[in-house]
Amino acid sequence: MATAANKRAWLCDGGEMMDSRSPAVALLVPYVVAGLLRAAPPCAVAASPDSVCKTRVYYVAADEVNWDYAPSGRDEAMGMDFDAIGKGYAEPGPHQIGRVNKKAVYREYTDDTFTKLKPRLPEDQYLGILGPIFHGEVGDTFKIVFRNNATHPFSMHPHGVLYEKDSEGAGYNDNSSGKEKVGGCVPPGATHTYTWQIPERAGPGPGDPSSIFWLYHSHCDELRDVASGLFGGFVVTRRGEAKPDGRPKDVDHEFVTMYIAINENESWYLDDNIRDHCIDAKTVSKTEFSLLTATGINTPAANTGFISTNTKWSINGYIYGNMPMMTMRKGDHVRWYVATLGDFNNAHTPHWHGNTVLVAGQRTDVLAVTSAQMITADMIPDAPGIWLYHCHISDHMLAGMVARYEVKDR
Ligand SMILES: [Cu+2]
Repeated sequence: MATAANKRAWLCDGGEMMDSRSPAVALLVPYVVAGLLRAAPPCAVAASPDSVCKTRVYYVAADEVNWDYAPSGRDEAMGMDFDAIGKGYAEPGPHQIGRVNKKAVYREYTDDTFTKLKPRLPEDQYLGILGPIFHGEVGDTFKIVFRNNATHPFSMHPHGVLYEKDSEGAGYNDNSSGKEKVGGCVPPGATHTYTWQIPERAGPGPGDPSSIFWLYHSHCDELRDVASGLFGGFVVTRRGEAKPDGRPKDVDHEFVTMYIAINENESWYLDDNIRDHCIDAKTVSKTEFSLLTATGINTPAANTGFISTNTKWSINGYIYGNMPMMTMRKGDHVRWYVATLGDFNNAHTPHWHGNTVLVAGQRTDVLAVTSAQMITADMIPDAPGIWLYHCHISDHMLAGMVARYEVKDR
């Protein structure tokens, strides 16, 4: 079996370290050969493989925080106070938790002491509850030093990349044992390093643009961990088409948007949130449910009752237009990465007002995305203004799944 180290060396030097005994390596040969032929400059011709194929190190912790789904306390999409339906999601009540919920989120630190948070740039504040967004190029390796600062076991499970069992971030009946198991559920207070390689098959395919998006999330108890807030993602750029920081050269702005109905009923912190925020916590019934909205309409979402008001129909953890404005300029090459994750509530139809996008060469202004799907959409905005960006499933929109973006005139 090839080790992580020699697999990486093999990818970067074009075959000298290839281990023919490994079935995984054998399966990858056609992809890598195709990639080396097509990509420029390939790792194979680099004088120093390490100068081309980078190991990108990140320090990420699962931290418990009080997350505010609507920090302004009003409906920013409509420019008004919350209506009766919005109040159900955003304001505490006898049997309502409201807009602030204790959660666990991934946060980036500057080094392995985990004492200093890496500040998020003002233009990245819209990322909200998402963990840090990594960037890499085909041939690179992500090394994620993960510290669990929370009170439950958590992990980091990536999509798309190549990993050994100890870096999968999920434990199940797979014949692995001992050290291979330790990344599946990292106990509170413990640290684990995940190594995720980026071979050709983790990069853009023939019909993709220069970069694509992959999710990562906790997969110790997948349902409860995701509902608790532990998800993020990373961008992989085609070899030869990345800037030194791993971002695609041909793009002016990238935006990552997760349309995610976060079901607080499934969170590890539900009881904490009932205790801390419900005005009459002692009489809360966790099964209280009603199909009627506060305005008397019968809908599957946007209705009343404890269960319903605890599902937060968010984009990046923001509801009712509270996401900081995503800003671009007319004529920019804008790349949108759109994804969702979570339970049965998570089938969404993100819709851009004002401008259109290309997805795999096809024109649209609405996507269809279901749990753990990841879509890349390119936009060259030609219409300046502030525009809605919302889920087009009507009751999701009513329940707050709305953001805005701004196209500035040049
Ligand atoms: Cu939706």
